[in-house]
Amino acid sequence: MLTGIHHVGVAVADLDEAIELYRSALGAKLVHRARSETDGLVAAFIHTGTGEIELLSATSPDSPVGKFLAKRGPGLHHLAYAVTDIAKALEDARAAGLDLLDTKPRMGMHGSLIAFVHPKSLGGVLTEFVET
Ligand code: CMX
Repeated sequence: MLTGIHHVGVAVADLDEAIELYRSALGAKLVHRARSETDGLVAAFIHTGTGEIELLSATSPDSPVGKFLAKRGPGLHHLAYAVTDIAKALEDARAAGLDLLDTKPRMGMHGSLIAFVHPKSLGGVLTEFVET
C-alpha cells in the first residue's frame, strides 16, 4: 500500500526563523510556501536531496499545530507516506482497525489528495497518506 516516505512534518514556533536555520545550518533549499485555512497553518517545504521536510507553523492557537506546540513544543509532528491509491489505503487502514481522522481524502497543500490517521493508532505517530 505504501510506496515510500513522502515527507516529514516538523512543528516550529516561527516559520521564517526555521527556514533560515535549515538553510544556513543544513544547506536545505526552500521550494514552496503554502497556507491551509482548514488546518490553521502556514507551511514551508524544504528539500534535502531526495527527501522533503514540511515546516509547520500555526496561524491560530486552537489549530492542530497550535495545540501541539502549546502541549509539546516544537519538534517532529507527523510522518507522511506516499500511496498510489489513497481510497484503497484508507479502506485497508480502516479494515486494519486504524482510527481515521479523515474518512475521505481531502486536498492537501501539495495539490495532492491526503488523509490523516490518529497518532494513537500508530504508536504515537500522527500519520498522513499522500496520493502520488
Ligand atoms: N503527534 C503525536 N501525538 C499527537 C499529535 C501529533 N502530531 N497531536 C496531538 N497528539 C496527541 C496529544 O499529545 C494528545 O495525547 P494525550 O491524550 O496522550 O495527551 C492527543 O493526541 C490529543 O491531543 P489534543 O491536543 O487534545 O488534540 P486533539 O485531540 O484536538 O487533536 C489530532 C489531535 C491528532 C486529532 C489533531 O491534531 C488532528 O486532527 N491532526 C490532523 C491534522 C493536522 O495535524 N494538520 C496539520 C498538518 C497539515 C498538513 O501537513 O497538510
